[in-house]
Amino acid sequence: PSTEFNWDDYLKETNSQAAPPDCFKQHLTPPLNEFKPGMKLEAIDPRNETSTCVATVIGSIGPRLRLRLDGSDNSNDFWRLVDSSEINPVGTCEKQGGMLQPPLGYRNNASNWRNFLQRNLTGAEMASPKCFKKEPKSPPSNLFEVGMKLEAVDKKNPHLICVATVGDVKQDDFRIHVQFDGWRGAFDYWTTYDSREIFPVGWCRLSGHPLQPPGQKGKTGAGNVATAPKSKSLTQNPGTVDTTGNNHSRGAKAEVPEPETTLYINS
Ligand code: MLZ
Repeated sequence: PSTEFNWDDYLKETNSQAAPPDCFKQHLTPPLNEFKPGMKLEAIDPRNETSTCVATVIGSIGPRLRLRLDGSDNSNDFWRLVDSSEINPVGTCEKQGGMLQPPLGYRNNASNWRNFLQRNLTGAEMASPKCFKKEPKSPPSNLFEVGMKLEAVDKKNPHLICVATVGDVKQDDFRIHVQFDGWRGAFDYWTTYDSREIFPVGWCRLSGHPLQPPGQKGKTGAGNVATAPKSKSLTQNPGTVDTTGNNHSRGAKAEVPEPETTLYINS
C-alpha cells in the first residue's frame, strides 16, 4: 500500500468530513505565484501592525512567500500568501499618504533610516503589481462545525501546513480551535474563521504546497516507536515539557514513562 497521505482514505478511516470550501477565506483555485526571490515589496510589520515596511522575498512554497523586513535580522521571517492584503507593491504606502517605517527591532540609528532605505532600494528589483493577487472574500459568518477536517499552518513551524481538525467553535467571537491530528495539543491554537492560515482539504495538492500528514502521537501500533521522544532525555531533564507536547495527552495512552515532575501552580 502507498505510504503517501491521501485525504479520501483518511476521511474514510477517521469517519469524518472535510470543512466545505465556503467556510474559508481562500480562493477555490489557489493563486499563481509570480514572485521571485530578491524582489522587494511593502508589508505590514507582523510585530507592529501599525507600520508598513519594505520586505524582501526570501523564498516561497507554492503561493506562500517567505518574507524578511529590510533592516531586520533573519530570525523574524514570516509567511504571506501572494493574495494577502498585507503585502503591496513598493510605493503604495506613500501614494496613500503614509510613510515607510523601520521594522521593530531596527538596529541602526533610526535617524539614518531614510538613507538606509534609499541605499537598500537602489538597484533592487521591485515586485510588479501583477504579482499581487486579489484577496478572496470573507465568508459571511463562522460556518465551521466541530469535527470538520482542514489544512492549517503550524504557527510554531510556519513553513508547514498540516492535517487538522476543528476541535471547538465559538459562534459568538468568530473563533475556531485548530487541532493538529496526531500531535496531542502542543501546536493547537484559536483563530478567527476568516484566517488566511487555514485551508480547505485539497488546497495543498492544488497549490503545489507540501502537506504534513498526521503525527503518530496517541496512535497505538508500530508508528509510535519512530516518533516517541527518548525517555532518556526526559529523565535527564526532569521538569521540561518536550516540544512535541508529550504531556498534553488527549486521553491517549502514554508511550514513554512520565518524567518525575511536580508542577506548582500559583493562583
Ligand atoms: N520537528 C517538529 C515538527 C512538528 C510539527 C507538528 N505540526 C503540527 C517536532 O517534531 O516537534
